[in-house]
Amino acid sequence: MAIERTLILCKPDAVSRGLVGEITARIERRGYVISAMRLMQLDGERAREHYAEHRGKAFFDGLVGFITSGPLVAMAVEGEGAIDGCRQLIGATDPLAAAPGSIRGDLAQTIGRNLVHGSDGPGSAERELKLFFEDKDFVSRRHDLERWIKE
Ligand code: D4T
Repeated sequence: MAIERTLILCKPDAVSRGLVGEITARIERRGYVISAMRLMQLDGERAREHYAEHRGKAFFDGLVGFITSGPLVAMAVEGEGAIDGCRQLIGATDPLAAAPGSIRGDLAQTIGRNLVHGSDGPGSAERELKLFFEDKDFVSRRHDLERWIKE
């Protein structure tokens, strides 16, 4: 296992419901660290790029409309196995299938308003992080990570 970096989005429903702190706290309590963070509103072009794999699907336009509907919080999150670990914290895409104890299992009701996005693999993490951050946006959290991770 290696230190990984993943993209987490607190989607517009999370921001409008005031759940950014709750979501961030769950990520930090797991021991992952935030190495970049920004509050922003996504434009349609970047949203379509972010969700490129879903282009052509019935829910695509609704998804792009929703993700651009209000401010979101984008975070780069790092830790040992952080990509799968964050997916586990977030829970299944459909909140009805998400385990209690996960973010979606505890806090969301519907697939169209499922609060959080987390990259699903190293390739998508790299691609997606580039849509939200430049190299200069990242701060080293190596020392904080070392306190959590024992060889
Ligand atoms: P994201 O990408 O938001 O982290 O979600 P997941 O990785 O868990 O799930 P996904 O890529 O399959 O879906 C992206 C996004 O589309 C919404 N969605 C999905 C939807 O509204 N209806 C659907 O039928 C599906 C499959 C929810 C998440």
